[in-house]
Amino acid sequence: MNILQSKILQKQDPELYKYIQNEKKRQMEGLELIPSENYVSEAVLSVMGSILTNKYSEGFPHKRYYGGNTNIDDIEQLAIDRAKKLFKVEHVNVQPYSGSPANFAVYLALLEPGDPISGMNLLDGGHLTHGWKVSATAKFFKSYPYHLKPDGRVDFDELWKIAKEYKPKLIWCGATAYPREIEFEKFAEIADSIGAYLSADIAHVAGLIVGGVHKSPVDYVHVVTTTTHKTLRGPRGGMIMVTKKGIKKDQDLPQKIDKAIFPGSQGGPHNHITGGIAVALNEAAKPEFKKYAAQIVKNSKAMASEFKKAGVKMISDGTDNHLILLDLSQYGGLGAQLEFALDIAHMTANKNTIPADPASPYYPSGLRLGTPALTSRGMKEKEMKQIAKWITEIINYIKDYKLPQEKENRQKFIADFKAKMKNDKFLIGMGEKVKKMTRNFPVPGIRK
Ligand code: DSN
Repeated sequence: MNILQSKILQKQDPELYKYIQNEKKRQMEGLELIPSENYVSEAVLSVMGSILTNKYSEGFPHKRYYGGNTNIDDIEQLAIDRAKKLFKVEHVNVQPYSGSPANFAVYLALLEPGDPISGMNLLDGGHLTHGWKVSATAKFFKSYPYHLKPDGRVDFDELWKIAKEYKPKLIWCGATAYPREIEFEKFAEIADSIGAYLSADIAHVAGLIVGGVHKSPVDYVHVVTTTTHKTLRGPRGGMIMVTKKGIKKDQDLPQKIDKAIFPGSQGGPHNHITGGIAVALNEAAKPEFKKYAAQIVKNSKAMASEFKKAGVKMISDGTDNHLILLDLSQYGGLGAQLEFALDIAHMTANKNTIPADPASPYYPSGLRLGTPALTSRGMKEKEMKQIAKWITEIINYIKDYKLPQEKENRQKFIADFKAKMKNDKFLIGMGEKVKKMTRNFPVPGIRK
């Protein structure tokens, strides 16, 4: 919100203004450790809050169902051209409202209802839309999920077996809580052996890929999907890309993808977001972004090494990317309690399942941490080590609050835990230390 807008809003709608101010304070005073979150630049913010939101533009550049789209055509084409250049792909659709609609459109473009598919199991770090049982992607398609091995790496032997036995027509690679680099070439070998489509969901690591820190999937897969708001640091949106390999397999793939977005599953594009995506892609093409991407990984490795030193377990025993998945199973499902305790100490993270979680998705045994947002604030290894120390102290402080074995007692247990921790002096004191640290690191896009 720029200064002028904020004054107008304060006068017109003080109630909403107050809530935004509260959120601004939270973002400034807290440590944002959720790996899928980030801070957009003021330039991106300004386009998202612009008049571009006023226009209907169903269709695609120069093929619209509404008049008055000359300028929107220019904006959407700019976003497309920048994405094609940055990711080195043949075709891009910048209209998906976010990652899940992007992934649904891929199903719609490539498959018939009931076709077999395979993606990483949700509890192992996969995404809901990669075929998890409660998602439409498993209700309308036959899902054969693959898992991780005990060492926290993808079980390619299992995926080979699934490929031979069930012949999935679409295989997903990419994840939402996987701390290691995705081995696109191994997935390609399997998908190619059965003539399956291979789609890489790079939502989490898109920024690391364009920043040159992780290898790109484009030589290995047919389709790439991503959100634009995670490591890529753009507005909340999505993109679908078709690679040269994808067009070689099916020359109509670009049209099939576009049709699956509109009219297949979405209506008018969100033009203010398309504009913001164009700005973010321009930012991501700059040399500073390469440094940013490299620092994200340096930061998460620094954090992981501190956890290792302290004996805090991590899935796969470390990280190659922007995230760390703490394995708290030895404490009997501590994820929800730790998430809440961290909140009191002004650190935001999210409880997460771990592979073969002995607890449950709602009260899981893991905690997911990430460094993209903190790195955007300019924090480096020194701060990451301090943060890991603080988190370790909190784990030790609450570790005896074990989740009850009996499911019916869990809700009350968590409610009692929260009531107690809300006013806990140790956690509140830790929060003051956190606040002090954050004062030296302004949040991009927020002016005091
Ligand atoms: N649930 C998002 C994440 O936080 O990773 C992905 O959709």
